[in-house]
Amino acid sequence: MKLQGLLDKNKASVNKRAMASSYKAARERFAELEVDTEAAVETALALPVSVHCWQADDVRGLEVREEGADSGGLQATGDYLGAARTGEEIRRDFEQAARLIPGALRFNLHAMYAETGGKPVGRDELGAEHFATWVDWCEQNGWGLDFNPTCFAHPLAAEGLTLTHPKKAVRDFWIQHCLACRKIAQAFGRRLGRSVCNIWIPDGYKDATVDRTGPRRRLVKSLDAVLEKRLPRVVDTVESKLFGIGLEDYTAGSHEFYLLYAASRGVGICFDMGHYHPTESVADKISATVPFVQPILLHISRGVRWDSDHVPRFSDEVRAVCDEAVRSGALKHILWATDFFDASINRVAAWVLGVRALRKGMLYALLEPWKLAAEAERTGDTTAKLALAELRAELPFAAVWDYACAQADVPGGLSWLAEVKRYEAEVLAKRS
Ligand code: RNT
Ligand code: ZN
Repeated sequence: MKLQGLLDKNKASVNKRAMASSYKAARERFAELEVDTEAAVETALALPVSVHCWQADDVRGLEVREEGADSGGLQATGDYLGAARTGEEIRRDFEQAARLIPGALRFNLHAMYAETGGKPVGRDELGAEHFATWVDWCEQNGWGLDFNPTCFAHPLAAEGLTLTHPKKAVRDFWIQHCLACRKIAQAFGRRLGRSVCNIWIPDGYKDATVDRTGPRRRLVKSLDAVLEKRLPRVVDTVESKLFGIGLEDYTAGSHEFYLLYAASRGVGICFDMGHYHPTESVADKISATVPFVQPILLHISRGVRWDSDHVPRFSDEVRAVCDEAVRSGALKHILWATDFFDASINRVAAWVLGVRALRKGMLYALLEPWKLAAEAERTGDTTAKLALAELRAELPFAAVWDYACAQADVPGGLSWLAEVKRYEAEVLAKRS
């Protein structure tokens, strides 16, 4: 069968009766292992995922931008048709993606997505009024709204240094920007509940770094100036990185730096899955961190060689993070967010694939008969523990996933792809 034929057929006939009977059988199978599929589906769909806006336009932003702005160690590669060019296009694209993603959503903006009516506004002068359309839109859709200072793609970040810059005037500019962003997040929080304000900076050096200490000392001071005053309704987090493109030798905001900063200052930490050594497990960081630092913001992403931002898949890493979130009992301390950008595929599909993969991971974790495995571990039955781990691959996960999609009123199987292709032909292909 040709792909197009499959898509047409799939779209026409999501076989409801077959799905209901597979789900019934699956529910019984899981119940034998003391897993309640109804509760798992309900919880998996209720965990909000804060979806990043920057997949829509390859991290370009909406500013009237001066020349000479640095990319901040980020690089989107590919030239697939249909990148969004305006706030309105980003909103339409995300509405389309959201129709195909099961479960609760939030939206996550960067400061460079301010809408200033064509008039340049300094990043240190941004206010909630420049995001009014975004907030109204989120409110209408029932989504929370999170925020990020944009400490890159700007002439004052052109040397790859922002909050750590040796020049006080440059540091002060970025401090003012971050303070402005926290106030904007507070305005979002007042309207929509609460808002996460996550600080990431690219600061580092490409090669032969001599002074590793000075930038970190300055970063402590700058962050203290930014975070000195707690703002009600704002959840502050800081995000580390191993290295950025063009900044391979040294990153001031390393993992140790931010983890200890967060612990000593009582702010939250962000773990981005693409920001560690390839064999380092983000899943393992959850239980090690939660006694000391809360909340943990997770940027779900997929590192592939030098790129930290491939579209997440239902991979071992995503499953491990979700398993840990559930088994550790730390779900209430975890904030779920996505962070990836691929310009080589349909960008709406990128969102749908990445967020659905995470949602699958959540459901898969909630369906694990982990209490039986934990009992085996406690009693020293290492053989049974391994057997139970292996059993997961034999359980009818797909039937429960299809059921969850139906509960959330979004297409299961591949039929979301038919929707994305229709949107591509009708909307995206017409953008130049
Ligand atoms: C960069 C960080 C950061 C960015 C966004 C655009 O490596 O992950 O979260 O991706 O702020
Ligand atoms: Zn990130």
